[in-house]
Amino acid sequence: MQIHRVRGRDLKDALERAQRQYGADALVLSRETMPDGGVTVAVADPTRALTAARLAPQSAAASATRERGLEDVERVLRRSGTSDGLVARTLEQVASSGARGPFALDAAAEALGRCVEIAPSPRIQRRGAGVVVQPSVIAFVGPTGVGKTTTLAKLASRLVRSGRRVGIVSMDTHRPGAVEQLRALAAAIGTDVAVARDASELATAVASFGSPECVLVDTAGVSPRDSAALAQLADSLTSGGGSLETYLVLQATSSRAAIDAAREAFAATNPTAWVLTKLDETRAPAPALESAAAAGARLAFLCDGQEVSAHFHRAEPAHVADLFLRGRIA
Ligand SMILES: Nc1nc2c(ncn2[C@@H]2O[C@H](COP(=O)(O)OP(=O)(O)O)[C@@H](O)[C@H]2O)c(=O)[nH]1
Ligand SMILES: [Mg+2]
Repeated sequence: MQIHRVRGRDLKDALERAQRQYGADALVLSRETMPDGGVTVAVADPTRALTAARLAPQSAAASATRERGLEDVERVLRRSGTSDGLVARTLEQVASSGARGPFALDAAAEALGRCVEIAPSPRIQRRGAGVVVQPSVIAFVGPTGVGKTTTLAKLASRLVRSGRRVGIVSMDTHRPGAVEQLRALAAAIGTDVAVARDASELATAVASFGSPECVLVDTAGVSPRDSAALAQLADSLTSGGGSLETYLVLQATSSRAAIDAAREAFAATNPTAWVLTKLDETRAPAPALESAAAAGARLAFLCDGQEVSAHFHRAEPAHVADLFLRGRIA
């Protein structure tokens, strides 16, 4: 189904224009008040429209009543900060699925869950007796204070609980208290911490653990505007003594512009997946998810609280859909 956007001075004018251009049967998908007071309506191609509210020939005001299910979908998407473009695309998908009433939200969940790619589980090989495998090395990078260290501890805790041998390396060596913070978290989890300042020390630190299956690397937060520090960070992660993956940690409370800027800045570190944190602190996580989708990034984990033993989820389509439609993981 094709979607057309028609602008008018007000709702009545926009609906009348839409009716003149696309016929009295045009399906009204959404309406939006513009900053200048004008109104834009999105209407679907009437030749392929399904059952739903239609533009009434004589009463433009009456035609503003849309199918209840589509209205609900639009309302919840707007609440979670979803962009106009994605709202329109989702309404189009729901309308063409034929889902109505309460089933419209299910159809929207189905479509939205697929709009962000999900990363596969970290590549952690089990170390069998006599089998020598390189440990998986995962470095967490991102701006300052986004939750890198906390997320690392959450993943380490999960892995240790599932019987994996995990080592932790701190490369956040300048900030006072950073190594101590990690040591305290690691002690609670039951893992060791080694310290490294550059790529060669990282390789030595990874080797120092003996035979870990996975090594998690904590890095210093870097401002997306500090290109020298970003280059240095990328450089320090070039050799991890194994297959090194980089997870970009971003907080869902940031604006779309801030997330886009961080995504561009940290591209130098070649992130293989994203982690979104602080989902508990916002009811509008859509901009972060849309930034991931626009970048073709893969989501690995979702964090919605401070507790290391909880508030940590592997990303999955149902969670992504929840975040768009409820603003939180259900
Ligand atoms: N509400 C909330 N707070 C978080 C989350 N993840 C981390 N934090 C908090 O954010 C602050 C900074 O976390 P930290 O891991 O030190 O960030 P880092 O500087 O990126 O390593 C701490 O107070 C954490 O408890 C989360 O998912 N939700
Ligand atoms: Mg930290």
